[in-house]
This record gives sequence, C-alpha cells and structure tokens, in this order.
Amino acid sequence: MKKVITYGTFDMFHKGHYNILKRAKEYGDYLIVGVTGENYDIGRGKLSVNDTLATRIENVKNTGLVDEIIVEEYLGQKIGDLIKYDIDYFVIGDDWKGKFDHLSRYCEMVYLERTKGISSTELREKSFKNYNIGVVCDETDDNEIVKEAKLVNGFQVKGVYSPQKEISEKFKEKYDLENIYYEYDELIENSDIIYVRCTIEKRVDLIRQALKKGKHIIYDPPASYKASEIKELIQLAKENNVILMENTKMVHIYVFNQLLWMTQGGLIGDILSFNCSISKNDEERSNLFYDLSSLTLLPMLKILGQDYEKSDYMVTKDGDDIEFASMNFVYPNARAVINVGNKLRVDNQLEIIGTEATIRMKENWWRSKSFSLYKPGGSEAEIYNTNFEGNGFKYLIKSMSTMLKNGRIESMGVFEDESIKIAEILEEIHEINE
Ligand code: C2G
Repeated sequence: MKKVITYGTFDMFHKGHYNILKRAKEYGDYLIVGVTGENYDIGRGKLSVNDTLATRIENVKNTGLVDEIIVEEYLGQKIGDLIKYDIDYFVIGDDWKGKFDHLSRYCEMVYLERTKGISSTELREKSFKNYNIGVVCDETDDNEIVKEAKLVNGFQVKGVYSPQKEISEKFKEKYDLENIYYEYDELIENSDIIYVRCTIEKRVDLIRQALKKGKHIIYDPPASYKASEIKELIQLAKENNVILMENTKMVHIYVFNQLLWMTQGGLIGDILSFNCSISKNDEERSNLFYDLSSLTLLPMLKILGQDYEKSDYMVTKDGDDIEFASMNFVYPNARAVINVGNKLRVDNQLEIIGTEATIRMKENWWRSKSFSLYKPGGSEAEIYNTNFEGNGFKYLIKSMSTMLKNGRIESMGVFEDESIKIAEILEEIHEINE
C-alpha cells in the first residue's frame, strides 16, 4: 500500500484545496492530511486564519478524499510524521517548491501546480470588514503598529495627525501612510480606531474626543494618573459602545498567560514575594515615570490581587520629573517591591517567589518571550517560552479583532478595575510628589 501525506491550513476551504487533495490521493492508496493547529499557525506568524481548527478539519473530511487527518502542532513535526506513518509520497503545492527538498531522504517529494485565481487570502479580504487605524502622536516612532497591524486581517494604519505639523509629516513619510490630517477631527472622522501615542498630559483629552465620536481606542497606558478620569473614559466608552483598550502587549502574549496560570493557580505554591523593577532613560518624554509604573503595577495586581493592607512610597525627583520611586505593598502573606527608575538606571527584572518555586523574567520582561522556573533542589531552570517576531502588537490587535467580531467591548486582557486601581496608586504618588 502506498501512503501519501500533505499539509495545510485549509482556511476558508476552496477549489484550490480540493484540487490538491484530489491529485495527492491519486499518488497512492491512503491519504493522510496534516491540518495546522492554531498555536502552530500563530507561531509561524499566520494570524490571519479565520476558521477554527474544528471547522478546517471538518471541511477536509467532507471532501471524502481523505483516509486520516492529523494535526500539525509544531515546527519539525513533519519529519516525525514521515517516519511514524511510513510515508511514500509527500505532496504539496508549488508555492513551496524547493522548500521541503530536505525531506526527500524520507520519501518522494512531489510539488504540484497551484490552482490559479483563488486563495484564502483573497477570500478573507473580500469577506471582512476593514478597520482603518489613525494614529495621533507627538513623536515619530510608531511603536511598530504600522507593520504589526498589517499582519491581522482587515486592519491597517491609514492616517496620522500630530499637533506639531512637522511630526505628522515625518511620520507619514517614514511609515509610508496614505493620509495626513491637519486637524484631529479629520483624523477621527476618517478612522475606525484611534491609536493615542503621546505623553500622559494629553491622553485623556485626545481619548475623550475620539470616544465621543464613537471611535474605538488603543492608548499607551496610563490614560491618566487620576482615577476619576479613568472612570469617566470607561463610562464614555460604554455609552458609545466602543472599545477602550490599553496598549499593554504583555497580556496578549501567550507566555504571560502561562505565567499567570502558574502564579494564580497555585502551581508555584503560596506567593511570598513579588519583586519587579524597570527603568528607561528617554530625554524626549516627560513623565515617563507613570508609564513605567503602570506596566509594573499590572502584573502585581494580577498576581497578588488588590487587597494589600499597607503601601509605602519613596520618591526622588529631578526637577519636576520623578527620577526614581520605590513602592512597597504589604499583603497579608506576601510582600511586593517595585522599583522604577525614570532617569536612574535599575536592572529590568521580575521575580516571583513562591513556596514551591521561583519565577524569573529578565531584561525586557514586559514583552518577554520567556520565563524561567526554579524549583528548590532542581539544578536547571525549566524554560517556558513562545517565539514570535516583532514586539507583540499584532497579538493585541488580534484580540481587538476578536472582540469586534464578537461584539464585546470590555477587554479581558487588562480589566477595568485594574486600570482604575493603577490610577489610584499613581494618584497617591503624584500627591506625595506635589
Ligand atoms: N493550494 C493550491 N492552490 C491554491 C491554494 C492553495 O494548490 N489556489 C494548496 C497549497 O499549495 C497547499 C494546500 O493547498 O499545498 C494548502 O494551502 P494552505 O492552506 O495555504 O496551507 P499552507 O500555509 O501552504 O501550509 O505545514 C503547513 C504546510 O507547510 C503548508
């Protein structure tokens, strides 16, 4: 018996898919199809897949051509499959020509001509609503949103506005955008989503204006260090039935959810200590302290909760700007220490000590792709990781896309009460500082 294998995502199943399965079947007596798993596709940057794995499997099955369906879950699995299923022919479309030649030691490689004039990409483009993102900024760095948005179906940064004309002009040029606007109202008018990327003092106002016009928002957090203003914005988003989303990439990255699962689910025992530090020296940005603090307070609140008994802050200043702050939180059975250096250098790290294991994240822990888990007595750390290119913005936009599809406006990444609590803490620090 000759066995044939082929692989694919088979998203929005079409004639091209049917044709390749039919021709693959003709090479032998038994056809196995490997359908890509969701994590595998996310890992290889294919975020645009529309159908669920179950639907894609069902569609392949319904062709009646296939003897066995397997799921492709990781890079390199194909080698194991060829051995395990004792394959004679590996068939794939000629868009992959030459890419799998190294497999010819295991079986015969066959590249077949693709069916012309049809593709999942085209079908997706036709069937999706397009969302135009407009950026309002006071700097020419885009935080990679332009590139990353393109990786999610239907999303694209189309225009820019800055209160400083030269900045919008440079931004448009640098990122090759279609439109530039000289009034904020025009940007709002011509966008479905506004990305607010500017210093903290201007955020509330810019967010408020766009929310009132019924536009969805992505903003660099915190929107403000005043809890009352955060509450007002949340309320305004609800009234206008739009999404108000913090640009906190961490919570949309797979490995951070693993960390939460372990710490919240008791897998590292009872948590005794949360230790986190961050610093950045950016002369261009004023009040960066609040941005950095917001980023460090979020994992603390997620892991230890909001019911600490006491807090204590030490703050030093350089001119009007906070230069360094140490924040201490006393929980019933745990302590948290957060150090934030605005102009001073502190090492970036996150350490969570539990009674049964310790977790560490180094360097840019807020967008880290991995963490280490140390067990007492264990000589080597267990590494948990996820691999992707870029800074992770695409995962945040993908979450937004899912929310839009489901008609949901409240984010499950950063919860509203967490944004409010962070502002309350920042407000206390701000008051000490006045
Ligand atoms: N195909 C085709 N004609 C088309 C479109 C697709 O012949 N018009 C073929 C592809 O060449 C591939 C199969 O249909 O052999 C599945 O295509 P996709 O769903 O796009 O899967 P792909 O991302 O190419 O996955 O491990 C994954 C595989 O390596 C390929």
